[in-house]
Amino acid sequence: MAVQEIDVIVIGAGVAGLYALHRMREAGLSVQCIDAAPDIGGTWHWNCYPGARLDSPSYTYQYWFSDEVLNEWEWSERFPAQPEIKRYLKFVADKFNLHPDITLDTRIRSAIWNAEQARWLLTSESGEQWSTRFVISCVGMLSAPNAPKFPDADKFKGQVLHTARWPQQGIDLTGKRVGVVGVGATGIQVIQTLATEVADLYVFQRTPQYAVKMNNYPLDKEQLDYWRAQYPAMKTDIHTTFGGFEWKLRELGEAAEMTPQQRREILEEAWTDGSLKMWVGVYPEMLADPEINAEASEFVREKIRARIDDPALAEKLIPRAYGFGTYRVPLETSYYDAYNRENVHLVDVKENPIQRFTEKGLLVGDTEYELDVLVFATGFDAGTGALTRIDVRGRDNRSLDELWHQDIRSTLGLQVHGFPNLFTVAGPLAPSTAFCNMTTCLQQQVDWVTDAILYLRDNQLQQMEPTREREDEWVAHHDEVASMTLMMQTNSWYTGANIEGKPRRLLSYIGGVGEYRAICDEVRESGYQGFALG
Ligand code: NA7
Repeated sequence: MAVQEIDVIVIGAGVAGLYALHRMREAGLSVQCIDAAPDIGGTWHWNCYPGARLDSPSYTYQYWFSDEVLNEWEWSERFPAQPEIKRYLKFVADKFNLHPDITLDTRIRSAIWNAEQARWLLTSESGEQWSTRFVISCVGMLSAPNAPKFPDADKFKGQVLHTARWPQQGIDLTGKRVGVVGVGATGIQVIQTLATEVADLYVFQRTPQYAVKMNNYPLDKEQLDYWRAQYPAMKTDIHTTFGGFEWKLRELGEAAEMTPQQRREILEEAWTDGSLKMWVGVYPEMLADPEINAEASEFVREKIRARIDDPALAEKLIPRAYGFGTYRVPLETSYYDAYNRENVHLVDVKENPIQRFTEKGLLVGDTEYELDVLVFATGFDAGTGALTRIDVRGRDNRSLDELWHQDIRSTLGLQVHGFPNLFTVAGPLAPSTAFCNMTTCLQQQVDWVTDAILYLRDNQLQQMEPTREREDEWVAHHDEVASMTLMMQTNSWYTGANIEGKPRRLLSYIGGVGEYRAICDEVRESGYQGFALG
């Protein structure tokens, strides 16, 4: 097969990839967007499990670049379900006629930098090849599924599913005995949905969560008009907040000056909002000061306790080993109510881990749980996993996989020293890895990458790469900010703790979306100081 020559390859046709494709085309560059899936949508394609739902408010989770799209698209709910978000992405792709430049069903196997030509050679699993000046990786920070390898999997006669690889045509679980391993944001959505559908539901829980009650409702015309009227200001304001949502954090120091009663009122108000405001829209000390965090944790524990009929069961569902907000906060509607049902059984696998599969189900301690279907809601190799599954070789044949297995580094989460012209949208050490309303951060990053590529083109430059010194500085700053918070004390995908052997570092920059954007803008304004251009 002939090698195809092109200016830009975008890997991934999700929220970021579609926007990157649009921006590159608008700039007059030749571009192909390549995705392994048979359809566009990225996360919103793959995660079609029962109950999959957005937990950013829809009116903040959107593209801001087109007034036409903002005016025409009508969100049906505050927190819409997965099919609606996929429809939204298709609506945008159709509107801007993106499809002709998207290649689906094509998994990139390797990306090799050719220093003489200053170009990347990309090869797909089926041997197709592209020679490109720039690679914009939009592979997603939560797209490489992680499933535990319990022994004797081949003996199990039932069906095993991962939430991120759910059959697109769906699967009827009515009357079945279903097990779910994992109670993260995904497990919670699956469990609350399946509880009323299946005969018996066994929840294998290792670490309980502080889930916040979601306040979801249909958006009527009046509400949509209200939000539309906010859009012009929101477009810019949203980029200045801590989490990329419409909520603003209070000033650092304020919470310490308040009485516990005043803080409680703030928490109650956020709780009533029924959103992630509880997490990224109250006061910063909640994520940094152990005492203030303990107070907020107790507040949420009380709320959980009140939902569960059996007090002993409630205690098992209430987290104690870590503080509220230091693990991704899930939203729920009927998750805790599910445990008041007779067909839902909580199995604590912390003390007594899952040992192995059997022919009929799972063995936990001495007890065998008979199952027709086992669902892994066990998360992802986040931040790095989707890129390291591609053989990426930069200057001097250095491997990104090897680098990130030793030390997870990047510059602004956007480029990696040693890998010229590779842009890592939603890569590690940026807010977009976790602490951000994703659409906000992905658009900001794609805009930055677009500006960088156009700067090179307009100045007849071929390549760009952060210096080792600039990268060291960014990593040190990232770690310093992380160390001021409580996040590193909790084991979760945020710190890489869910993947054996993964170097420990907070995957996401936690200095705030507004702060991050200002730093990125400064780099651009300085003519990319700290980056070697040539
Ligand atoms: P998460 O948040 O990584 O949750 C994975 C869950 O799976 C969590 O409860 C894990 O327990 C559990 N898990 C993983 N391996 C095991 C084994 N071996 N035994 C028992 N339990 C296990 O993934 P999600 O898909 O829910 O959410 C990922 C993100 O997607 C979410 O944060 C949102 O941003 C969207 P653990 O806590 O490790 O004890």
